[in-house]
Amino acid sequence: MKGFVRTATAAALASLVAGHSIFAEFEVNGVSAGKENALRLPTYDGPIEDVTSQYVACNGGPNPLVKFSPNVVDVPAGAEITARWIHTLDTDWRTGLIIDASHKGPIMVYLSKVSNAATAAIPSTGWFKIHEEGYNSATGKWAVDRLIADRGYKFRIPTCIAPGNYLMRVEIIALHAAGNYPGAQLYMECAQINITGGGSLNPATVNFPGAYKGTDPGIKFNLYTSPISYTIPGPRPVTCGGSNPTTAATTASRTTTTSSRVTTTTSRTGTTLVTTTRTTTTTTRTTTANGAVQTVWGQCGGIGWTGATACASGSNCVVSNPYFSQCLPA
Ligand SMILES: *[C@@H]1O[C@H](CO)[C@@H](O)[C@H](O)[C@H]1NC(C)=O
Ligand SMILES: [Cu+2]
Repeated sequence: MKGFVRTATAAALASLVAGHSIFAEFEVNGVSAGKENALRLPTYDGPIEDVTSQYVACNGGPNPLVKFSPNVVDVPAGAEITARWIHTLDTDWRTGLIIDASHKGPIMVYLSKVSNAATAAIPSTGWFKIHEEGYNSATGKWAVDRLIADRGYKFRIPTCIAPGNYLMRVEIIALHAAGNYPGAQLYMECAQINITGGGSLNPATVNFPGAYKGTDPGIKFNLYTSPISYTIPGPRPVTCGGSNPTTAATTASRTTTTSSRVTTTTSRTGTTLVTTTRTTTTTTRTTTANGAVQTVWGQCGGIGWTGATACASGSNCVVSNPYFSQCLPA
């Protein structure tokens, strides 16, 4: 077992440099905000490994942030975001390397409110998580596996987020060398967005650095074990609960019953008696309290969740953690 672990880690180390990645473009409801636009972008695609570093918020330090964008992109609350990672700033996400397949791990999204996303100093405070996906034991896929397969990663801005400017921190934690700390590779960039519409959520917040510790089971983690049981680091994502208009539960219960009907027709043809019996069977359909159907990517379960638990056709409700289940495409 020990030998296996060492061999697997060595294989992963060989693909270290080849496999790095940068979150370099995003789409809002399917419309690109522009390649390398409205982002705090590093020139180098390396990770942050020191979770106590100031650069764990929005990168920098060993990966200098020299690509500066003066733009802020409007994002309606409830919008679907597609995050595009590319291996280097020259890579085309449609055809090129996204991230090396060895770099398995979770994907998380955090927001921190700022007065002007284009000019704000990178904040260490005020961060709250809006999305997370780790390992799905039913499919054997990590969030990064889905990112690679789809050449992009989709998530939703919760509808209850208060309007205003935010830095949106989108993060991969690659776990291929995370057996010791430091070792986990954190890949994050921050997008400059202006949330419009929305609600008045006033969430609890964490700090970067501060939210992660080197001893967290989601930071110091041996990827080469079986079965895999992974705890995503940081706080659980905020939820809009019953106030989320797209997932409001219907409280009425509806039962449709069609009673059974037997029709017997007797006719006489000459000397033969013909009896035809047609039976209409009973159909009972009960729509329960959570009869609402959640859209793809929306929340469909978790501790405290009172919204829809059924998923739109073509998607299944998948447990992300005890507090969050999500409708993922089948
Ligand atoms: C954010 O959006 C609101 C609502 O559309 C708009 O009034 C405001 O000017 C925008 N702010 C920035 C900094 O883009
Ligand atoms: Cu790498």
